[in-house]
Amino acid sequence: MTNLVQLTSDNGVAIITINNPPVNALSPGVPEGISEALDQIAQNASVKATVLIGGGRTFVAGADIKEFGKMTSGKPRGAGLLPLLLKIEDSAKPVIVAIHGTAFGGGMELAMAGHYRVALATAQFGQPEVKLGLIPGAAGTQRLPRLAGVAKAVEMCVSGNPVNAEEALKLGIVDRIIEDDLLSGAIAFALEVADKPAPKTRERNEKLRSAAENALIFSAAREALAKKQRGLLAPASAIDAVEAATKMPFDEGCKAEQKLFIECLFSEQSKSLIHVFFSEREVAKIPDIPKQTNVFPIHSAVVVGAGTMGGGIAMVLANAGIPVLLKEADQAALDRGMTTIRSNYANSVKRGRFSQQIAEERLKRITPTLTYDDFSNVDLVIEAVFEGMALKKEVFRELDRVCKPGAILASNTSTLSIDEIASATSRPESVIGTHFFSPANVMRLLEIVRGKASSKEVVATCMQLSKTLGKVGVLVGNCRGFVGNRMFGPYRREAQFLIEEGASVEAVDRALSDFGMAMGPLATGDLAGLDVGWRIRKEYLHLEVPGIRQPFVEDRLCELGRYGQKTGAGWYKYDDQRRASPDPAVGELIRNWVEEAGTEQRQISAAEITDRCLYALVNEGARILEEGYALRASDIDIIYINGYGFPAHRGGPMWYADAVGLKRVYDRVCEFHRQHGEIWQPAPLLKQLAEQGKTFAEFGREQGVTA
Ligand code: 3H9
Repeated sequence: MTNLVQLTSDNGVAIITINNPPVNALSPGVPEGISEALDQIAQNASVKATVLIGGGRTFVAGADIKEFGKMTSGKPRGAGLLPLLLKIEDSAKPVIVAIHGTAFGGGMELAMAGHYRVALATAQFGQPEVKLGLIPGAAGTQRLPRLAGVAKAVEMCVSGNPVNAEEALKLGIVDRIIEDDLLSGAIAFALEVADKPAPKTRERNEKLRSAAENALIFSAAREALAKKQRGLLAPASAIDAVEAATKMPFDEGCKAEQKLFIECLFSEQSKSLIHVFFSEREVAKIPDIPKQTNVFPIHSAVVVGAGTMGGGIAMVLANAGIPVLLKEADQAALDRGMTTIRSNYANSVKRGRFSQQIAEERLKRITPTLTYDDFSNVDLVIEAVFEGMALKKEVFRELDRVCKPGAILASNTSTLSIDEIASATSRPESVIGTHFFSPANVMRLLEIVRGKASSKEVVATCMQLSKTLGKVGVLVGNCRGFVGNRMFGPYRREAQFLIEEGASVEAVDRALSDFGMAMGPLATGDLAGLDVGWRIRKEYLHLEVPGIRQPFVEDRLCELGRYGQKTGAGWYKYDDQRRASPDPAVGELIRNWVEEAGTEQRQISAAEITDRCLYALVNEGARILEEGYALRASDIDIIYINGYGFPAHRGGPMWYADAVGLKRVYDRVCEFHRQHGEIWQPAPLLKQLAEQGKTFAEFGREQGVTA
């Protein structure tokens, strides 16, 4: 037997233990080991029943995703699982699957092939394949509806979201919850059922319901998909596969599932989503900061500034169990901040996100204050005052005076230099940027900005903190706009140029949302407030190179007080529910302004709109990568997916560019350079990789920063 699987016995019960850390993925060797163990058990007349269990922290988190990346065509390696599952189900003696941690993907499929399932109360069950652009590929779509019913199977396979043990018990996925020791409980259960006929999941058809009932479930699921996840292959295939379970005998259903699984496996969408899965884990690995670097405990925090960002950040800390002081300069602003926080919590309770009691506990962790008096004991300060260097420096000077040595002093700036802010203190090693995204309590991205003096411990602590806060922390360097906003500048600049050259507001936004962006660039501006960029542009006016084309329409809109959603008008007009509709007045204004400026007007295709906006993003990303402000191209992808609504199934802007081919991207950038001048100067790294026929991913591997 392989060393990944062990066979032991206890009181006449055979115990098969899977030991493939960290998550017992079904890597090559694991299915073979289970199969060999079953052969040995079959030959042993004294065995009354079998328990299948995972060693270590979890049952089985699924097929080995790394294996998928190695497959380019042909039969997927995981396909060998299907015969194993039949072998388990056909065992003469009952097989009881004992689950702790997660039974996900292939792990869930393995569990469902057993005759019974017992689990710890903390266990989770799911078919998350869809999040990797896949569907269950080892009969999950065929066995799950037989255990949990068709509607639940559709929901779980389409959303990829897990259910907990209590729900799994109600649904019929689990037969018993074990309160104490899982293995002992599973053995006791095995002895109870040893002499009874063992039910085979694949023969349990009673939950498959009538064709008419099922038709309603499938049509509702397809309708929801068309609204929310248009163009995604995996969720649509998951519905088709569960439908096959209701219309075909089990074996035929499995074949239908296989065909759909393989289509998904070799799709660009799946490759992109698997890239996102590994990139999200890689982002935590900082080459010059070893895993064992000292991390400071964060037991208490202060947020300075109770505006939208400060209030949101205070909530994020409180939600994670960290008591937080919320400091403002005057009572009215503090009251406004606390009122917003209270109403945000009340809304969450109303929407059923958490209970009133949880909301109260969280609220209790936030203490409003007007003074710096209680700052001397806190472990972490996050400054979130108005975005202006003079004010930020003043706050940091004060923090330096009142905070204990070793406290982390973080700034939530989105554009200003962390090094300059740090220069206001006597301890620049403790200063770092923590750039949250609005709304801070919702958005997953946290850019952690490393100043030139930020200590490794401070960086490691903030990376760790991002996990505690439920965020994806990405380490970035200290350049203007850091990574996300620095790239967003050229992206939105192109959107505005396109408007000035003749595209309509709606056409620009539609092209990008058809590509998959959560929102078009102009609607995004309206949401964030056009005045924010306007103010920043004025602050940085002295840095603009004369003679370089700048968009002007958005500034003109701001001059008219059209700041976006908050003023009821921006690129669009808004009703009192903040619902957008096209504004003919904007079209009229733009026509007049461009005529006045003498900008030539022309028809612009959707393809040009996406190329201009996305390649502007990629070109700037390449520059950032080359200058070292992002560690890896995949870090940029994670920033864009989690902070800017870039579609995960496209893998992020840099992955997307690799998929298009850097030569093609570079040629197009050169074309734009010829047409539109210096702002389109190709990034040297893009040029180099295009000429070498390489990708950004290969560049990362050569630099030793990507696996
Ligand atoms: C599937 O099963 C298809 C089937 O239908 C069969 C087809 C035939 N494979 O997330 P963490 C690694 S598709 C390989 O940081 P956590 C991960 O990269 C699969 N590696 O821990 C990381 O490595 P490193 C369906 C995996 O405690 C380490 O384990 N299943 C796999 O925060 C720790 O991971 C899924 O989609 C894997 N399956 O979360 C489940 N899973 O340390 C995917 C993890 O080098 N996994 N790794 O960076 C998860 O959702 C989370 O990992 C889990 C643990 C919740 C299990």
